[in-house]
Amino acid sequence: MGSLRFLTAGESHGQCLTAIVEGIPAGLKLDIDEMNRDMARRQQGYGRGGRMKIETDRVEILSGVRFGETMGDPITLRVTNRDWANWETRMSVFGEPAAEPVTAARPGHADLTGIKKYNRQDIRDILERASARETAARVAVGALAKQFLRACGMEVVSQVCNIGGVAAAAENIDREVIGRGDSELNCYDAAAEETMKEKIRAAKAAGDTLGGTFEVIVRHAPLGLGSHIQWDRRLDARLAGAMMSIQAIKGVEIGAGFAYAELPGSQAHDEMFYDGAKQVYRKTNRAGGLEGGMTNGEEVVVRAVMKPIPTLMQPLHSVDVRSHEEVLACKERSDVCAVSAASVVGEAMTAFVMAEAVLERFGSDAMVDLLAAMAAYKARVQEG
Ligand code: EPS
Repeated sequence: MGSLRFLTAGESHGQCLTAIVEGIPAGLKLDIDEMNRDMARRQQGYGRGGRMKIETDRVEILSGVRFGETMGDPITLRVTNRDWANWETRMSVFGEPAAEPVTAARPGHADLTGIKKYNRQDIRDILERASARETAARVAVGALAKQFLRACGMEVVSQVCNIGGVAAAAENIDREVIGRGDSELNCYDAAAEETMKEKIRAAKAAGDTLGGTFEVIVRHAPLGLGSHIQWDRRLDARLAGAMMSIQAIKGVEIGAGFAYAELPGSQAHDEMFYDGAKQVYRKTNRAGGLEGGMTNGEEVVVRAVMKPIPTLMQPLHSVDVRSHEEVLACKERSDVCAVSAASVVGEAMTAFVMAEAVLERFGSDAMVDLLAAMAAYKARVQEG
């Protein structure tokens, strides 16, 4: 069991989403407005559907915090679903079904396997929890983890790199601005962002959807988080697992990632140099800040790919699970593209894993002890 853990609960059109987070030390001051800024960032993004006009996600803290400071207790977070008001009868906890069941499974969704595995007749029993609405709870948890990391001197930001084949060009992006600018798609190449929007408009007009890639960056992580000594302590593995747990994510890479396949060893690594003031330093960061399953003091860079959303307004060929007739898949109201939202969720999951690694290394009861242990460790490794 890790020193930090969380569970979420809640259906997409149920009353609310909740999360319980255990392991945040006592004495962390929280800024609820900042947590809510992340909630709003997750909702924005060109290509989101009608649901985002209904919701205005806000985090409520129901336990574990007193006068703005954590006490070391489990923290309960709640995000209310405003749409619940429109679904009360269809999603009622007791009573009888008030609508026809959903029976036309969507290829690419949890629908078909879910109803078979859980022995349900209505696909809604599966899609409500499989829905990426659950990521609102994860972003609330991540916002907490980010505030913890900030107190430890760290920062987690993200950028969208590619939508539907339109790529942001690294040479057009000032990496210092990532996470500080104001971009609808969380993309810092303005020209590429415009083309991405055009592509999303065209996909919408065609009843289609788009995926893409995004990158999460952790700044100022101390070296030595994670460990080479056991498979489940390797931080790159834990980051990849957390990222893959996000709905619709189908691939993760760290640093140069899949580009390593094309590089000889002479161009694949980050050579070391020495300068009295900076100690050992690198001129490149192909490793994405991780070597041997440990942070190496450079920026941590994790990239992920999101598949196009499987709910299409021009539905795919499918089968009705009740009649076994060949039909078109069901059309639930949905997003055309949610890659920018996924980038905010990626920040949250990355922040959670990084916070867990910090707590494992430096202790988890009181912030004051943790920060002292961290300062002593940093002083020692600086001297080395
Ligand atoms: C989703 C379907 C849509 C999205 C939803 C994810 O919801 P609805 O069916 O209510 O229109 O908007 O995303 C969110 C609600 C959210 O908060 O991100 C799905 O099927 O995964």
